[in-house]
Amino acid sequence: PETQYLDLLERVLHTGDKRIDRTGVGTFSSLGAMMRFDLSDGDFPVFTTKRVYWKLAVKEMIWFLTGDTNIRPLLAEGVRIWSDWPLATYRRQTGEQISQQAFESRILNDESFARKWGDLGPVYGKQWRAWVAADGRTYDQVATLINDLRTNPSSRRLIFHAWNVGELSSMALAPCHMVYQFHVSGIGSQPRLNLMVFQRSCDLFLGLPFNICQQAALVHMIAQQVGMPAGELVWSGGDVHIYSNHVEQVTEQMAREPRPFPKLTLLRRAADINDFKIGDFQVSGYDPHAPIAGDVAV
Ligand code: THF
Repeated sequence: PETQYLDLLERVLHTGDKRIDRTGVGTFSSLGAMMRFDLSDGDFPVFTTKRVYWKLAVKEMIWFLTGDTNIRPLLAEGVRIWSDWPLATYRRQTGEQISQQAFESRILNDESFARKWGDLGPVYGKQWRAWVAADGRTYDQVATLINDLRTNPSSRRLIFHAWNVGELSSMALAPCHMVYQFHVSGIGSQPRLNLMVFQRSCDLFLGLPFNICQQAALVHMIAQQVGMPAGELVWSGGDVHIYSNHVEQVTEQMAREPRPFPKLTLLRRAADINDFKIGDFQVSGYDPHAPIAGDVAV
């Protein structure tokens, strides 16, 4: 449950190394963390000690699954969490001090502007759905995964991966949640679909609540597609950190009492993994504490 998260915040805040990171903001950082979330009976780990905008996180997951790497479809869905990176590039390269709002409007209204300035490079969606290998072929890791889950559920190769070494330098940001390994337990009696994620770098205040709920949503989606109930999400982190400008927020959050997680119902059977829409996700019983705002380090 959520106390794992609050305990991790406390540990990193009190024992993490204070250091300056890539963004220049500064973090408290520790190596290594694991959390486990039960997903059975529709349990949906959306943290309650602050309001988590789960729809934004699930929309981001649906966007990853489309294979798209341009922020335009995200903006069309009202998701603004990726705008900072192309905006910084635009400002740096043109010298124009355009506002985030104006930049986003141009991306939405001008297709050729979006093509030139809205793309993040070969990030998650590209690697998941169209990894280009040394043999020149393109690999759809997600389609392969779903096929393997149906035909060979005891496999130890039920993986998709985003750390494409040769393409890292053309990505707006190197993948954070980089390895997804699935596992089917109870084969022959009560099969359940489990997922373990490895995330090499984790912003514990802003990123993690999004990541946990979108990864749980992914398990529920794939579980539906392969006809098994969802089992467990095992999340593991490498460099887990709290940005120095989130310390007040985290301190406030740690003082709050967690409430039960909500339930997720998928309202419709999607034709395939590419067919999910945000309207298919119904969350009930979500009763969070008040939102806590914080700035994202770019
Ligand atoms: N970079 C950093 N520094 N932190 C991250 O969490 C992060 N990501 C993605 C890529 N780089 C990152 C971007 N994901 C928010 C949430 C997720 C993000 C980026 C930003 C955010 O600001 N969330 C607000 C609400 C935002 C809104 O309403 O638009 C929040 O309160 O949760 C981790 O994958």
